[in-house]
Amino acid sequence: MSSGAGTFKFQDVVKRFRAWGDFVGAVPYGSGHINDTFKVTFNMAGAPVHYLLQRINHTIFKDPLAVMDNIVRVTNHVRARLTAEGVGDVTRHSLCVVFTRDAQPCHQDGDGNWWRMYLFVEGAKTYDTIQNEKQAFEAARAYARFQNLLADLPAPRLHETIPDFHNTPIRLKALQSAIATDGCNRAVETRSEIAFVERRAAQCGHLLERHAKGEIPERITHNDTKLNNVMLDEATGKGVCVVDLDTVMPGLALYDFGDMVRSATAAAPEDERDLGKVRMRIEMFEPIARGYLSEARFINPAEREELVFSGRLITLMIGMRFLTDYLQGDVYFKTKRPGQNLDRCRVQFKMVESMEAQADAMERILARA
Ligand code: GN1
Ligand code: MG
Repeated sequence: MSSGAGTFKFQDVVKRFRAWGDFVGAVPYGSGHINDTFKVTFNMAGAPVHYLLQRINHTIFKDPLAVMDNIVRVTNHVRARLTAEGVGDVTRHSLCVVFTRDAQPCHQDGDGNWWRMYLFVEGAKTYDTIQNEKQAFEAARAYARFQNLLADLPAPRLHETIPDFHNTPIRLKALQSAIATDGCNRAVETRSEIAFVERRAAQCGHLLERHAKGEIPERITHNDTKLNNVMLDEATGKGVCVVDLDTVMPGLALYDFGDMVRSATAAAPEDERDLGKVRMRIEMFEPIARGYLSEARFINPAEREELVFSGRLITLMIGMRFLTDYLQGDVYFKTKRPGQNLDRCRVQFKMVESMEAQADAMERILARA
């Protein structure tokens, strides 16, 4: 296979890892916007065995070894806690890193690509758009449980794999600077999106201000809790495994809750072109709140006050990030067609409006949850 970062042969990559058996093949997998993901099949003494192989986007994750250091610590800790709780099939409930033959958590090839491998979690699926309330409940519960399991991760502090990842004021500045530069001449066609953000600029610092006052604590958070980053069991529908751990690091639990609301209440895909289909489905908010609060008993009163706001804020921020990328010429998020980042941005802003309009109803649901 060839790519911008050079050509590679799967056979050469996979033989670096402690995967047993004969390599059979690899196919692209999932719908992530950042890394390249493949489902790899091996023939292990006659039995087909799958692994997940990923090429880490090292333009975005500039220190892949720090990313892997976090992931190894986090997954070992989760596995140890689940084992202590008596969970039998722990290798389905926490990602398992497959180390290289020289005992490293990832492999750098001759072209500078960084690779890692996980056991493939069988019998579970992810969803880009939610289908029913049970999925909303199970996804939210799985993320809360993940936060819970990491609450007692021993020191040292995890690496910040992307500095200021969820710093909304800094994301706003990045957007403003992209507007000022306007390197692709796209600011004029995004005038109404830019105005949309300007009207909400004063909200951007709210959670970090409460954090600075000591009201909202730093916790270990996932930071990318979209619906398709949690695997649900194909048979029972229950949350099985939280994946995409590159951004697990110190953060605010509210951004995790907010991103669940953004992705799991969305009535349409993240890049839907028909904005008439885009809205926040309040009927999905109730199970998200219930699923999250049933496990996240650690959250304090200040965090509880901001649950509804957090959904709007992260949706606004992710919309700002798509807009910034569009203005900069689509250099960050993978795109499959021209204008996709602008469509993604518009969907996010439509979601923000829909959440604003339903804020009181969301608060009433929370009061009951
Ligand atoms: C990216 O990798 P993926 O597709 O799960 C992004 C998230 C965004 C998300 C929007 C490292 O996540 O922050 O919320 O797209 N990840 C990174 O869909 O930037
Ligand atoms: Mg992801």
